[in-house]
Amino acid sequence: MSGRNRVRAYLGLGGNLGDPQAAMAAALAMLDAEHEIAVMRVSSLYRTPPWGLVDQPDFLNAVAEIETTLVPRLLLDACLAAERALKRVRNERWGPRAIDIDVLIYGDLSIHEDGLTVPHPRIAERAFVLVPLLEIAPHLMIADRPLDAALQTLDVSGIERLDLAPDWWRAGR
Ligand code: A4P
Ligand code: MG
Repeated sequence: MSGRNRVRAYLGLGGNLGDPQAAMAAALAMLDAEHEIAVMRVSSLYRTPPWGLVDQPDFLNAVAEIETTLVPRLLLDACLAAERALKRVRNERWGPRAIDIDVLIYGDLSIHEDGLTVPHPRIAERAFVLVPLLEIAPHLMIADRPLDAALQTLDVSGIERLDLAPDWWRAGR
């Protein structure tokens, strides 16, 4: 990937069906294999209580810092293609899923298009996103506030960092 037009972006990964750790590791490997995407840093895995629709299994969540020469729409397409390849079944909103990949942040762009909102519209409400983000990118601003200040307004109870080597959680590679 050429150095020109490389943009730093953050992806959120999560899942609570089947083997989400393996699915998330496979998704990262698929994205990193794209010429236009380089995975730079990956957080630990976190076990998180379900948010939104609470009557479902705990999730595993993580975030990744990438560099990409893809425009936002094509980056989203790559994420959705990885989800599809990993056979996510789209059903209930906020319901159980094997893998979900969200574009959290793309450079300093604000995007409000049909089917693409960046920063992710619910990022500031979600401890399962901000806790792993704090691990790899504590300098980020979230909704015009420093990340740690944004996190202080959220309930982080029940979020547990798994004690796994961060090397993309080995087992899945
Ligand atoms: N879309 C628009 N903007 C974006 C973006 N920035 N990133 C569109 C990704 N997608 C974006 O996605 C539906 C469509 O949103 C995509 O096709 C794309 O065109 P989706 O993932 O099916 O959306 P959703 O599930 O209806 O809503 P949302 O808010 O994305 O839900 P999430 O984030 O997928 O939430 N609890 C815990 N603890 N951990 C979780 O990971 N996840 C969910 C699902 C609920 N509760 C959770 C977790
Ligand atoms: Mg989503």
